[in-house]
Amino acid sequence: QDVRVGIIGVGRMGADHVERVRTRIKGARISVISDYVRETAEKVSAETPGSRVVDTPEEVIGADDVDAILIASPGAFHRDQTLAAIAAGKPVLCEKPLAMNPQDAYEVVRAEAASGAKYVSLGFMRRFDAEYAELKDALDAGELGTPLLLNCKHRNATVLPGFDDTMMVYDSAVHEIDAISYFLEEPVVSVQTVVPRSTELAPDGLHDPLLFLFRTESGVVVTDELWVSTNAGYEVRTELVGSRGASTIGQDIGRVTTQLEGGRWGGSVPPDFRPRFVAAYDAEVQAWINAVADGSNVAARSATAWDGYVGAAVCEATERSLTADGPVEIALEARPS
Ligand code: ISE
Repeated sequence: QDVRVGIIGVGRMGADHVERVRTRIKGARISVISDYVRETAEKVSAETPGSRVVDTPEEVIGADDVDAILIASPGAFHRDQTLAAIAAGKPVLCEKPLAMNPQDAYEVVRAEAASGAKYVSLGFMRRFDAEYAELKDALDAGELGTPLLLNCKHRNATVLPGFDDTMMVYDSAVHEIDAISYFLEEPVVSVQTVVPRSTELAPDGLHDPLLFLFRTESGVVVTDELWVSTNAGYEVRTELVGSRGASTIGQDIGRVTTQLEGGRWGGSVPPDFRPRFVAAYDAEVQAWINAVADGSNVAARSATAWDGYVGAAVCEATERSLTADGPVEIALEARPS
């Protein structure tokens, strides 16, 4: 029998997930939909046979015809909705971030630990990107030696007006912060922000680009260049420099190159993260459904509530580093067993 998924929030990301479950995911169907804007939910439901619309997230979570919850509402609601799913004993895939501050995220970690079961998967889709997996496997197999540096570049074509330095941290850099957990599996102990000259294409109030420097417990340095008003396209590049070799991923997405008029030569970049990471999102959601179906609830590669807490703690320190003089130190709470 199919896993019946209830979804909270069907804006850009949520609608994308509904389409994915309807057309490409095996062993699941969307049964219940809610959105802050009821008409949006109704529009998506009309295109989703077998689904019905309810008014509130609580109704989605409590519904008898919902086995698992997908949260794609705005980040500020994620903590409460995830806690409610744990309380209802239902597995949940929550889009990032888990919470807007480390205290709230830690509360989710503790609630899940107290429940005695695993319920929470966190939507860091890059963990399911094929090149990410290849780099991770090479690192784990020792092919690159001891990790020394992780150099990340994260570029968006544009961001909405109102996107500010804080959002650059919580919305965008949070992905590289999770990449540190995924690749290096050790805590970040400090973060420093370097502010270059800004592009005139940046929205008011945003410093763009920004450079974040993280240091891990063992001394690996992570450089993270965020530039979100390139006016060009979406790019995520990652280079791991190890003692026995360096490896770069995300370089030639699509690998199509074209000769152009005027003697120019080149390729193209996707417009945003949905086409760039479609295969990763598909793999993430399929792995989640498989885990729900076999009762393990959280896929092996998935980010967990703990990863969400670490992300929130590092984001909070990174936000403070925007205005601090030197590196800002990070201390984590104990990980419940
Ligand atoms: C957005 O929320 C995402 O999650 C994208 O992956 C990221 O590249 C973008 O900067 C964020 O705004």
